[in-house]
Order: sequence, then C-alpha cells, then structure tokens
Amino acid sequence: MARNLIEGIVIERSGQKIGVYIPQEGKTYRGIPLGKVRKKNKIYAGDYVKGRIVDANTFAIEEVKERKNLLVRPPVANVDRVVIVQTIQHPPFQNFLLDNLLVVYDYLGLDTVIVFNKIDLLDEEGKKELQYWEKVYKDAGYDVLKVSAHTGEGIEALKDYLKGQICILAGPSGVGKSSILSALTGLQLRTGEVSEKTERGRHTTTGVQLIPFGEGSFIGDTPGFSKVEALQFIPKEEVRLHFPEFLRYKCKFSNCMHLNEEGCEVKEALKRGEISCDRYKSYLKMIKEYVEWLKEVCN
Ligand SMILES: Nc1nc2c(ncn2[C@@H]2O[C@H](COP(=O)(O)OP(=O)(O)O)[C@@H](O)[C@H]2O)c(=O)[nH]1
Ligand SMILES: [Mg+2]
Ligand SMILES: [Zn+2]
Repeated sequence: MARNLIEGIVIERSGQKIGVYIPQEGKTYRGIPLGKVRKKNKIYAGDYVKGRIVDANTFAIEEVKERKNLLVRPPVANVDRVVIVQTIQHPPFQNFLLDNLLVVYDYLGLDTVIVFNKIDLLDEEGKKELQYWEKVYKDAGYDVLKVSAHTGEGIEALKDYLKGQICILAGPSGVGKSSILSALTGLQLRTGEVSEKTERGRHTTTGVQLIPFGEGSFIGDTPGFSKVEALQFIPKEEVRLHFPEFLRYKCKFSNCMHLNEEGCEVKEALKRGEISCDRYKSYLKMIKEYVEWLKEVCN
C-alpha cells in the first residue's frame, strides 16, 4: 500500500470513544479502528497508532504499535514513569507507604520519580525533615524532585524531567496530585473529582485521558495507587530484589533475605551506615519479619 501513514497516540479512551492526538498537528481526532485492527487489538490510552486522517475530525486507525507495558490501574499503555507524589507536612510523610509504592512499581517494571510537593508549607523542622528524606532516597538510587504546585517552584524542572514521557501520578490523597497535574498542563480539571471516585473503586468504567504538556509529554488524569502492600503483589522472597540499594551488595548466599544469614553484606552495609535504617526497617515491616540485632545496629 503506497499510502503514508500518520503516527498518533491514543489520549482518550472511554466507552466507545477513542481520541487520537496527532503531534504534528497538535490536534485530537476521533479514532475509528479499521476492522482488522479491531479484531486484533483492544485499544488503550497510551497506545501508539498509525493511520490516516479521513476528514477534519476523523482518524482511521490502521495499526497499533506493540506496547512496552500495560498498566491496569489506571488502564494506560506504554507508561514511561510513575510520578509518586508525597508531602513532608500537610499531610505528614509516611515513608513506609512510599517504600511500598516504590517496590510495587519496580516489580511492575515501571520507572518512578519521587516528588515532594507543598514545599511552600514547610516550617523549619519540616525543611530539615525534607533534607533528611531527600538524602535517604537519593542515596538509595531514586530521583527526587521538590515542588510547590501552588507557587510553581520546581514545576518547570519537573516538566523538563518528564519530557517526552507518558506519566501517571500516584500517592496518597491530599498530597496535591490533581494540583500538580494542573500546574503541569495548565488545565483546571473537572477530573480531580473523577480521580477521587476512581480511587474509591467506583466509576471503574470511567475513561482515562492523557493530557499533553510540554514536548511530547503526557500525563494521566486518573491516579495510580494511593497506597499498596507489597505482599499483595510480590512473593516475600522477592521483595528484597526491589530495594535497589540492597542489590549493590553480594551476600554469601545469593538467596540471602538479609535477616540472620551468615555472610550478609546488607547487614554489614547497614552497620557502616551505607544503607538507611529507615529503609531497612520498611523492608522488615513489608515482609513481616523481625531481627534481634536491629536495636544494636539501628537505634
Ligand atoms: N500550600 C500548598 N497547598 C497545596 C499544594 N498542592 C496542593 N495543595 C492543596 O492541597 C489540597 C489537596 O490537593 P489535591 O491536588 O486535591 O491533592 P490530591 O488528593 O493528591 O489530588 C488542596 O487543598 C490543594 O489546594 C502546594 O504545593 N502548596
Ligand atoms: Mg486528586
Ligand atoms: Zn544478605
């Protein structure tokens, strides 16, 4: 077929509606999958498609590119990054919750970034606390950004960081996910409402929208997990594989759970202060274990 196919991305998926965004035109068309496509593919937000513009409003989808991943909650394909939003104060930081999110998204094969929001609200103690946790997570190997959705501080840096990626937001309620989405996209959303309902498990058939922002970047209007427990997803023996800082050490036994085994290099690293006690305590709590030596090593 000697036809030039145009590339687009599905940014809206609800009921029968498929919205295809054509970057070169900065415009969204109503996508109509051709019969052969319909037979082969279920189409999700985030799908990269190829096809033809039929008229001013219609795009015939001829191909769906193979997806690199498919997140079920929310249903989005080709997710490049999960933006995990947290606050230090208002509401108070819950490191165990963050650690669970980091572990589960890593298990699902998704890249993450930790974004501390509401830095405009921090008092002196809060600032120190932020500094402390920022170091803990950077040392563990994570990317950490600090923003205020209200003052706009750090929002440009976040936009740059997310350039060219399909993202979704995650994190507990009240930390400012909807506000960050608005700050990034300039959109005042009715979707805050939709999101909260989805978080409570209602409106499960509500569609997903990806909102274009910056250069080739998209962000989902429906958040991912607000909280999660690692063991709901991951066998206990595998949780250790999703603490990136543990992977830097080679214990005597390759299946070492870093509890009471002989020759555990993670324990040695803890003693030397190379691994954060807070992170290790989260690990124990996640796998529901306790070690007698914890008090000596981590006070
Ligand atoms: N001071 C301040 N308040 C914020 C900031 N971001 C969000 N908020 C407020 O925090 C509350 C919860 O924000 P929202 O975006 O609904 O959080 P979500 O539940 O995570 O979507 C709202 O009252 C926001 O106005 C921020 O950076 N600074
Ligand atoms: Mg919200
Ligand atoms: Zn070990």
